[in-house]
Amino acid sequence: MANAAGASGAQHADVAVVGAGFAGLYLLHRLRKAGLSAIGLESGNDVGGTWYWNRYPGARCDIQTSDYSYTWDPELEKAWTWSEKYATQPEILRYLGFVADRYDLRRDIRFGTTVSAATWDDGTQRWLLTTSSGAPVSCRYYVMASGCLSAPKPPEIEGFKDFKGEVYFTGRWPHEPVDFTGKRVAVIGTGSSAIQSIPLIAQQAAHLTVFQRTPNFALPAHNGPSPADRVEMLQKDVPAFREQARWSMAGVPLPPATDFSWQLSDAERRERFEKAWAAGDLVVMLTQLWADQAVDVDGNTLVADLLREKVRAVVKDPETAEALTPRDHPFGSKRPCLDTGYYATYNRPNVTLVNLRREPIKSITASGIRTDSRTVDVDAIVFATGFDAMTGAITAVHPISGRGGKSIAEAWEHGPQTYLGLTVAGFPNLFMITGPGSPSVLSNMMVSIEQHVDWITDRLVAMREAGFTTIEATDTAQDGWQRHNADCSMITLHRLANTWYTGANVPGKPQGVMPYTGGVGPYRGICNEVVERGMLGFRLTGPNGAEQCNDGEIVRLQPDVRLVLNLLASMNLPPLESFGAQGARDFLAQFNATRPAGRPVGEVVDGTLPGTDGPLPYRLYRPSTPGPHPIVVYFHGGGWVLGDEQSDDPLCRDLCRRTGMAFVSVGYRHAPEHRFPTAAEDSYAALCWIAGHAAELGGRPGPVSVAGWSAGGNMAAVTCQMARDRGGPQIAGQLLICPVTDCTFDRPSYVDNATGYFLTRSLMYWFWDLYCSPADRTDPRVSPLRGKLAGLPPAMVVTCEFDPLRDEGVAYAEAMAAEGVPVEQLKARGHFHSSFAMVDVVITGVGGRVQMARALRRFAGLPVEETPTRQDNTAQRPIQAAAAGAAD
Ligand code: NA7
Repeated sequence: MANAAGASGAQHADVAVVGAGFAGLYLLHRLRKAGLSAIGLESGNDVGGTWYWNRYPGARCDIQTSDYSYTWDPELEKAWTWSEKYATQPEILRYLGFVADRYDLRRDIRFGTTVSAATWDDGTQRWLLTTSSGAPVSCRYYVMASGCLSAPKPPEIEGFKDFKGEVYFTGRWPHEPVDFTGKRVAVIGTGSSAIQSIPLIAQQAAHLTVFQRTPNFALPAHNGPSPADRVEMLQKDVPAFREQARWSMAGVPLPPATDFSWQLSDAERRERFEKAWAAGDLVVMLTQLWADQAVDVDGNTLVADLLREKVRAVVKDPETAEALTPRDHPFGSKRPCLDTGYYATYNRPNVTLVNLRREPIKSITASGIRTDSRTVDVDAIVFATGFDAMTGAITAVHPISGRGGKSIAEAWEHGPQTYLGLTVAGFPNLFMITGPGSPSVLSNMMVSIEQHVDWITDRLVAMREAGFTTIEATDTAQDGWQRHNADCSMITLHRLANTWYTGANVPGKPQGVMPYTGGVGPYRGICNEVVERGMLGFRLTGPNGAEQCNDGEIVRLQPDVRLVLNLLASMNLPPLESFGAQGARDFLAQFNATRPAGRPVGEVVDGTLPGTDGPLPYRLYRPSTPGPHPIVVYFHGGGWVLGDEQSDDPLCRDLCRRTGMAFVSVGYRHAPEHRFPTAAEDSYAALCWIAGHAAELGGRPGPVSVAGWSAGGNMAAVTCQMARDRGGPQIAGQLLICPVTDCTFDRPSYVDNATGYFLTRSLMYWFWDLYCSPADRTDPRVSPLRGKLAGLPPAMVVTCEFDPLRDEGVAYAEAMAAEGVPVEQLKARGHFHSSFAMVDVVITGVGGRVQMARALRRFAGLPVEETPTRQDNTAQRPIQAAAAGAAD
């Protein structure tokens, strides 16, 4: 309990909490149990937060209530039973009231009180809050539990004040019932609030006119009792269910789909879709169809098309159906809605849809709404126009002034900057629950709220025990977190839509994906890691000069690379080299069998070509476009020991699709059976044969390009030198992806990345030993960096930050450039040696592969700006362009 007013007249507390919704109530409970005094400040006259204000007809949660509940007290879980699959607003409000009573939380809350300013005092190291009623508050820690969708957007339509009829806002609905019987009503907006309320308003009103700017995707909720299978799953093992939710991607215990859309037939995809449709569950439709639905434009279009069919099937008037059909954003990139009878409502004679894309609103008049082509007279207007989301409740409600008097609105002038979505550099002892930069609105809010409340309370307790009284994020940590967020946002499709997730719904608001898109479970792991690594990225201070600052960035890897490496680490595999050559080959074959299959190309043909010592296998990938196509001779990776002409299949398919060029992947012979220089000579022989037989292969005669990854990059570099010195064939260009170029192991990347990134230094030693005796290692046919570099074909050299081979790749690129060879470098930040080969696992590699495809097309003299497939999901929209490709 907070102390009574002190001498200054201020009420003193350890912690002040703004908001008495789900977040604020749980926080007050935890703080009290931890022995910290707390005061809650709530502008509403009771608990409830979002659920206190949003009382519009039809308001319900759209995450199943079995998941939309507190999980921190097993007794509470037993004491409350929800009556429906998706509870109504009144029932959720009753639940929050029940919780407030059960834990006696109201006594710590000042209701009907808004904070008018919050100022950090460096002298006392406390926050001073001025409030609309009661004494000011002096607190050590200030926590914004103020919600993500709690600052309604002001009506930004001209003439609003002239309207003489009734005006309602869904986000500030009156407490007494509103009766629309016999009235002409307008609803502006078609987001969740509108889609929930429109069917009910239409039942009452004499006439309802809906003003729609952007049609949204909506699925039927199929509300009713909680589905039996879900109840059974929960009841069978409540703690396991909850734990699974905490480590899931969206905060709901559903493992992600693993099949890719191109592995399923049309009938199989439709069957999955219809099952999800019948489930009436947003998370199911968003995550359970196929693995690429949320990360790839093509995979997403397949779902979106099926959803669009459903609109046409219900809405009878074709023009209205078309106007209601979303076409300008991928499914899930804008918050989709759950509805009950929404589309059917447009078949009622008393409902009209006005398509604002065709006839924008000009103004509101005394009697109604005027568009470009008509005036609609109404008795009431319902603004369902949404919120200044994520940041509004922090920047727009009251000034928050941190160190040096700087306001948070100034600090966020170009968009929210946070560390972990929990704290802000320059604002000591300020916390946000589900702030921007945390999973928040892209998750089941209950899971995210509880995680934040627990994390903050545990930190405050730990600080008390260690004698610290202030905590503040460092600039380095915060900048790193911004970069990580931008990296994450390249994985999903959220950046491709104009939504409140990106700030696009509020005129003049800076744009960028605000919620963390890397998933709830990974995010939880990162927050835990911050603690395990000694509060990495935070400066802690206390009385008598106590100070601790363990500065740094918590995630430097690309988010998907981090997941892959964590997964590999959890498997605790023995080093690859300990299997022996054959054992390692078997392991790799097994590993490759579990990876996602490559995407379809026009044609795949296996064949053999004559090598120096007998036939060598090859695999030809032809694009689906009419040929002949320019040819790329491709050399696979595997340290001269592992792999074959099929082992880089997904990468060859991907580059074939992106370039519209034919790829011939060569099966050169391997060590230790065939040591140096067999691989180099085989590769050169294959190159000569392919160049000489281009037409037979369906290729365009003339210069070919070469490409290769890892040891294959070595082959590509080496064959370019051999072709120059041995009279051909003519090579148009070389794409070297993480190539081996030199036999020394003393460059910094060999030291920095010796272990932990799959390709280890010791594995490279082993490869070298099997392939090449020390006496031969300086031969340019294995160490091309030691060869003559002038006169080589144009090159693109790709290197990855966390790769032992990074520096020798860079050295080769620089050395070639110094000799006058045109060289393009891609230094891929946050990537590891296998990033670009793991095509549909390391999604953040897309930008890099787009760049590689452009280089190959340039080598072949093809137009570069033309992107052959829609998979280039980085090229859709300039937003977040700074993060594109995650390259330097
Ligand atoms: P939303 O989802 O932000 O929806 C607001 C709607 O209002 C949306 O259709 C907007 O169109 C429309 N809008 C906003 N401003 C205007 C103006 N000036 N003129 C015409 N139309 C406008 O808010 P909700 O309250 O429905 O839902 C918020 C979240 O609560 C929801 O996502 C769930 O998470 C629960 P736009 O799409 O911007 O073109």
